Amino acid sequence: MPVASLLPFTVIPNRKSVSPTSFRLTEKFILLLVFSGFITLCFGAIFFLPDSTKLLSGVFFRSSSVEADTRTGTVSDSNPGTGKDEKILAKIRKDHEKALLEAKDTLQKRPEEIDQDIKREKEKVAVRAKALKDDSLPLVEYLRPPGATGHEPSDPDIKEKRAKIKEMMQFAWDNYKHYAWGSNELRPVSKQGHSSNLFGSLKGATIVDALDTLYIMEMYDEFEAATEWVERNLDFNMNAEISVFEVNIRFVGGLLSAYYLSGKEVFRKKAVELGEKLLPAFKTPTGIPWALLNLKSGIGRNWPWASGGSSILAEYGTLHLEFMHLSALSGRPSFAEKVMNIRKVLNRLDKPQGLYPNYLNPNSGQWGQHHVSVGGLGDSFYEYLLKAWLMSDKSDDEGKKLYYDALQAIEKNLIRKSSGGLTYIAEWKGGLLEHKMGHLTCFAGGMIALGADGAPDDKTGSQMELAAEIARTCHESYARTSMKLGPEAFRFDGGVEAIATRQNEKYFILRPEVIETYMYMWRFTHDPKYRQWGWEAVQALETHCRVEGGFSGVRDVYGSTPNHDDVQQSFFLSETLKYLYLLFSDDDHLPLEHWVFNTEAHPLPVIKKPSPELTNHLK
Ligand code: DMJ
Repeated sequence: MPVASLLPFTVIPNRKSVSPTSFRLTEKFILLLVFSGFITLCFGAIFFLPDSTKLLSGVFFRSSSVEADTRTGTVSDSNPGTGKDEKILAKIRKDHEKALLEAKDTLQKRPEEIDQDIKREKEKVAVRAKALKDDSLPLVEYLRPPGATGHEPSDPDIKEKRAKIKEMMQFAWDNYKHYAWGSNELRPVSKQGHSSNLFGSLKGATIVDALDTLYIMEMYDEFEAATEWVERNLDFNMNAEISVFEVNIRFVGGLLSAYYLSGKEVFRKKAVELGEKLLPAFKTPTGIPWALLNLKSGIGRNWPWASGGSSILAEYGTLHLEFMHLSALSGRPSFAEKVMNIRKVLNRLDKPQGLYPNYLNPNSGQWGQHHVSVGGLGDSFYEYLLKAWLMSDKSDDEGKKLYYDALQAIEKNLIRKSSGGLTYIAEWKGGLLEHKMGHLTCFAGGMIALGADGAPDDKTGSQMELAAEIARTCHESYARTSMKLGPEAFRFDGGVEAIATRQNEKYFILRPEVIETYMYMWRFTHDPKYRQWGWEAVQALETHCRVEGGFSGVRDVYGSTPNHDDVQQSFFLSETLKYLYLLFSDDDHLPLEHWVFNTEAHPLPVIKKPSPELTNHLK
C-alpha cells in the first residue's frame, strides 16, 4: 500500500509552480523587522512596568480564582475583574507609598535618632521577652476533679439549713463588698476595712480566701467579681513584710483552689507568681524558712517573741500541700524541693519522747524551747503530714509514717481524760503537762477521723473513737458557755472541765476548728448529732455574732450580751461557713477521696498516681 494512503489528509503532488504562501526576499525582511519590534515591546513591558511581580502574582495569577473544570477541560476565572481587583490594586499602591515614606524618613534621620529608635525597639523586645518568660508556665491540661459542684440535698429540712448557711455567706460577702472592698478584712461594727500585720501591705485577703466558698455555694456572680478583682488588682510587687505561713495558706491556697475548681488560668498564674515571691524565705543555713519575709527585698526574719530566734513548727510545717501543687502546676521542682528538705532536717533531729517541739532555730538546725502543742504553734504541722500522704494518692509513705508515729507519741504523752470523762489534748512544756486545750486544738478531732481510715494496726477502730471523744469535748466547750460559742482556750484543772478560767482566753473570733471536726465526723459516721451540733453553732452565730455590717467575733462567750471585737476574719468565709455548708451537703460534694483541704479549708485535688498499666507502659 502506498504510504500516502496511510496519511489522514490528501497529499498534493509537488508541481513546479509558485506556491501561493511563498514570499519574496524584501517581504520577508519587512516581516522580520515587525516581529522583532513586537518582541522588544513585550520585554520592555515586563521589565519596566512598576512592581510587575506583584501584578503577576497578586492579580493575574491568583490561583484561587482560577478554576479548571476537569470534566470539560475549560478554564474559567471565578473572580472576574471587579471592584475587588481595584481594591487590591489600591492597597498595593498604598503599601508602596508607605514604604517610600518610611525609607525617606529613615534617610532624613540623624544617627542619634536612629540609635534612639533601635534602643526603643530593643526595650520593646525585652518587655515582650519578659512577659513571655512570666507567662512561660507549661501548658497543663485542665481536668476538673470530681465533685467540684454539689446538688440540693433531698431532705427538705437539710436543704433549708444549707440555704440558711448560704444566706450567711451572702450577708458576710455583701457587707465586705460594700464597706471594705479590696481591704484584707471587714470591720462589721464600724463598717470599714481592716488589716492585720500578717499581710503587710498585701490586699484582698477576704476576696482570695472566699473565692472557693463562693464557687462551692454557686454564687457565680460574686465569684466573677472576685476573679475580676484578682485579675486587675492582686499585686505582689510591693515593699511588704508578710507572714509566709498566713500568705501561703490563705493566698496561695485560695488561688490554687480557685484554679482547680474553675479552671481559670489567672489563678494558676497568680499562685505560681506568689509562690516564687515566697522562695527567698528559705534562704537560711538549714533551709528552714523564716516566719516573716519582705516581698521586695527578699529579706526574712523570725518573730521577735519566738524562742531564741526560732521558726515555728506550725508555720514552716504548713507549706507542703501548696508547694507540691505549685511544682505540679509550674513544672518547677524548686517548690517541692524546698518542702522535702524541711522533712530531711526534721528527720535528722532527735525528738523528745517522739514529740516535735514548737521551736526550731533555722541557723543551727536545733530545737528551741521544748514546748509541744497540737494547738497553736504546732497544729497544722501534724495535719500536713497526714494530708501529704493522702494528697499523694497514698504514695508518700514517709509522710504516712511521720504522721502515725507522731500521733502515737501524742496519744501517749498529751492525751488525757478528765475525771468527768472528757478526753482532751494537753500541752507539754519541757516534760510538764499544762491541762489546757485551745480552740485551735479542736481541729484534731477531724484530723484523727481522717487518718483513722488508713491507720496501721487500728483494727479496733480506736482512732475513730478518739476522734469522736475529742469532738464531744469541743462541743462541751461550746455548750458550757452562755453564748454557746467556744472560748479560745479551756482548762481541765482547778475543779473545772472544758471551761476558760482566764479572762484573756474567753474570746471567740469566728474560728472554724470545732465545726471542721463536726464536718469530718459527719462524713465518716453519719451520726445526726454532728449536724445538730453544727446547727446549734449556726444559731449562736446568728444571735451573737451577726451585726448590722457583717459577722463579728465576741470578747467573752460567758457574758450575757456580746461585746463585739469588730473584725470579720477572712477565715470565717473560707473555713467556718464552708465547713458548715459541707456539713449540710451530700458526701459527693468535694468527696474526700478526691480532695484534701488545706489548713484554711481550701480544697486541693489528690494528685493521682499513674495507673500500673501506664507505669508499665512507660518502663
Ligand atoms: C486558720 O487561719 C487556719 O485554720 C490555721 O491553720 C489556724 N487557724 C486559723 C483559724 O482559726
